[in-house]
Amino acid sequence: MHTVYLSLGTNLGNKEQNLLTAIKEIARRIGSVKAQSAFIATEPWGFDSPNTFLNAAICVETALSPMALLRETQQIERDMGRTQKSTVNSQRSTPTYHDRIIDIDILLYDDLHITTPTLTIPHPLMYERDFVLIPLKEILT
Ligand code: PH2
Ligand code: MG
Ligand code: MG
Repeated sequence: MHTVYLSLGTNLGNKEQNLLTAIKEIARRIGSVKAQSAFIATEPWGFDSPNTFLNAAICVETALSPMALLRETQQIERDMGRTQKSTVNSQRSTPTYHDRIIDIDILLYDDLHITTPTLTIPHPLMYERDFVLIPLKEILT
């Protein structure tokens, strides 16, 4: 079994319900949810939007490999109706973010460090983001 920390974020629709639905789907498809932070309201970081966020972090025990975990989190995002993904401007390598029903990001996977074209663990921007660090700190053991 592997211990993973996930960051959840939403800034469209019924945000509290979106987080609850995502957590329920994660428990069903990924593994047992060991800890769940409070839901915190945050201002959009890295882009302009009138829609504020609700963010949370959870700890999950899973048998899935990192790539299988990524596939499942992305499938849950699609099943919940997410359409646009963040895109990276290759000239400046700065991401462009969009409003979203749900975003599920992999922060930590055991003590693994990997860099692949589609997945980097630990999440490369997590240490710059209070909306990630505050909920994560609450549940880190
Ligand atoms: N996610 C982003 C970019 N900016 N800002 C907040 N407050 N919360 C997020 O979850 C978030 C963000 C990229 O996924
Ligand atoms: Mg994200
Ligand atoms: Mg994401």
